[in-house]
Amino acid sequence: MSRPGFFITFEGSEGCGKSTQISLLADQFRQVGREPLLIREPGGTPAGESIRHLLQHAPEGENLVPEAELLLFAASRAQLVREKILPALEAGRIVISDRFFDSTTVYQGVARRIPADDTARINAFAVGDCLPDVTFVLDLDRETSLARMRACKRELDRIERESEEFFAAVRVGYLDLAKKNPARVVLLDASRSVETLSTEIQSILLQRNKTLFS
Ligand code: Z5A
Repeated sequence: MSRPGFFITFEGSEGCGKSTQISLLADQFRQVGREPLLIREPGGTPAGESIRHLLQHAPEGENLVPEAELLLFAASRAQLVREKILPALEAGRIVISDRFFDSTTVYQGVARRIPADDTARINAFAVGDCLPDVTFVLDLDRETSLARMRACKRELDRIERESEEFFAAVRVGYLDLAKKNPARVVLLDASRSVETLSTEIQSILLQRNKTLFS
């Protein structure tokens, strides 16, 4: 589907460096006079931020079953797509999202073991034809990821308190996602320096769309 804007998503395990790279990329766009729309999932709309609170921090979210969890992520996304992402893309803007439907495929599908067909069907219902033009998966080993999160010293949320087995499945899920979607998904070794990664991301984007930084 052709539309005037460009949609970029970042994925990966917690602490892999998505927010850092998104902030640098946004600055690179601003330098050429383009103000990107920055969003995060879950959240990004008033309804979505309430859902985020329920999913991550509220005591009422502690005993969510995997199916309810999946539907809440999808509800937040459905609202975000229609309220924010599509209008921005239609207006020709660049949209950069910290996580999108691939997180559901990996966290709820692979790590929580919800059947892939169900996850795919609900993802498709939530986003319609609003698919990312490119997705960067920042791949990082668990030890480095934990070290980075410890350095941030913030309280862990409900999902971050999951088992080591869960996070091993998340990493495998992302590697598999990249293998299955080579045209859209770019796998990057996130153990490298912030600057190296940022330069590589900009250069990949330029290769895909020469007009993005002009
Ligand atoms: N989730 C889900 O299950 N299903 C879904 O459909 C969706 C989400 C959409 C959202 O978490 C949770 O929801 C997430 C998946 C689940 N849970 N888990 N676990 P979130 O939004 O609260 O946070 P996050 O996305 O997991 O990660 P984060 O904490 O925002 O981290 P990050 O953005 O990837 O990393 P960062 O903040 O850029 O960097 C972390 C630290 O590392 C920071 O101190 C940086 O300065 C440092 N850093 C960054 N890059 C580097 C490099 N290259 N070298 C060294 N140090 C670095």
